[in-house]
Amino acid sequence: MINKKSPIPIYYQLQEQIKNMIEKGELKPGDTISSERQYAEKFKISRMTIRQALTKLVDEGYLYRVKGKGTFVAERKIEQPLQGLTSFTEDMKSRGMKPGSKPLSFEVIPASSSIANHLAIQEYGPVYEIKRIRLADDVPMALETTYISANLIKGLTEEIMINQSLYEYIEDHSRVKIDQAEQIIESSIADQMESQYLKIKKGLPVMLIQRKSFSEDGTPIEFVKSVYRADRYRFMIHMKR
Ligand code: 16G
Repeated sequence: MINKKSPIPIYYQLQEQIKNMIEKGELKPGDTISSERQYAEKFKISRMTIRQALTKLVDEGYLYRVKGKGTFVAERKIEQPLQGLTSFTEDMKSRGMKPGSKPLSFEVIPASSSIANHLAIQEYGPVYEIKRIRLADDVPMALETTYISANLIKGLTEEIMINQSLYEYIEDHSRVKIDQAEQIIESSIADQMESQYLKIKKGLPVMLIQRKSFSEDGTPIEFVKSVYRADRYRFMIHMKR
């Protein structure tokens, strides 16, 4: 239903209708969206207007286009609660998804002044620098670079970082208790490398998340920089006044 007499722009009416159908489950992931021509004929509106609506929905991650094939309904975004200090493994398992990691690099390096500052250790002190692609049901979701003092958590190996949860390892193999964290989220645009690893188009929006976790006595445990796919993730927090 498009109301041409409404003060609400036509492209916006169409956009909201498609969005509503996706949210209600009337359109499911993988379903084909009518072509611009079909919409234009059905509603007697210009193809430009339809393109505008569909492009907005593609940008917001509701739809995706495949060259030569058409426009389809995208997978629903993963809704990540912001309260609760959980690991990637726990988050995926609680949704019935298979967590995974693909290693990019694992090194022990001397801490730069910035990393030393974040981890409250001496500059040039040994830190693990671990880069992993985090996967959900084998689909890349985030690119994670983790810094941990090698004097604080001993025995970490690349093997562990691929096959195990970091939080599980810390909790089972050290006396360190992960107690609280600070997290900063900001938006960015995927660069060449990020888009390649996350399997998204260069220039698509991503979210940069920086987490610093602490033990009960306030010792920093990890400093993590992550790049999350904005087309697959959204964050939710419950607020009370
Ligand atoms: C999450 C954390 C990250 C932590 C990792 C441990 C965010 C933004 N980051 O990805 O800081 O190192 O979980 O995951 O949530 P793991 O125990 O599955 O290895």
